[in-house]
Amino acid sequence: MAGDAPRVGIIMGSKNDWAVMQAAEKTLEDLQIPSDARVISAHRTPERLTRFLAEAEQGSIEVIIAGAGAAAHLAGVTAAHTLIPVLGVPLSGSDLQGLDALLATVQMPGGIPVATFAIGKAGAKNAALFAAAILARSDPAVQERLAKFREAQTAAVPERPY
Ligand code: RP5
Repeated sequence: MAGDAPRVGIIMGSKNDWAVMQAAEKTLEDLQIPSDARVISAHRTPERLTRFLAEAEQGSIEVIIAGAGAAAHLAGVTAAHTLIPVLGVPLSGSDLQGLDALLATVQMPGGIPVATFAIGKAGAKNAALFAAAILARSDPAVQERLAKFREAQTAAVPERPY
């Protein structure tokens, strides 16, 4: 899939977020959805964010997953700059272990929506699955792969715990 035009942008506030946000990339890769991962901080690299969004608007990106920790403004600021759907993943980047990022990401005032997921890896994975579900509405191949993923997940659950 290398070289394919990315359909999902994965952005994160710090290189230190990658260990967790990789779960989003891996999930998309399993569903054969090309993505592009970038380190972009709303606070430290604001111009990089506007540049990325200008490119995304012109290019092939259909959904953006934004992961950030601490005073997590990345998803909200991203959503403010684009009409591309933004999926926010709060990360554990401070002593508050993600609760700060969860509240900052989920408590968007009315008018600029950010779909907010669980803190950490589960959130990154679910954001990727949600991105796939959005793409699947107009892409039967993705729909089929997503359905197969669900089937395999169900089949992997044992009837009994022993
Ligand atoms: C946020 O601050 C980043 O998303 C990261 O989770 C947190 C801490 O960043 P570093 O100081 O580890 O680069 O902007």
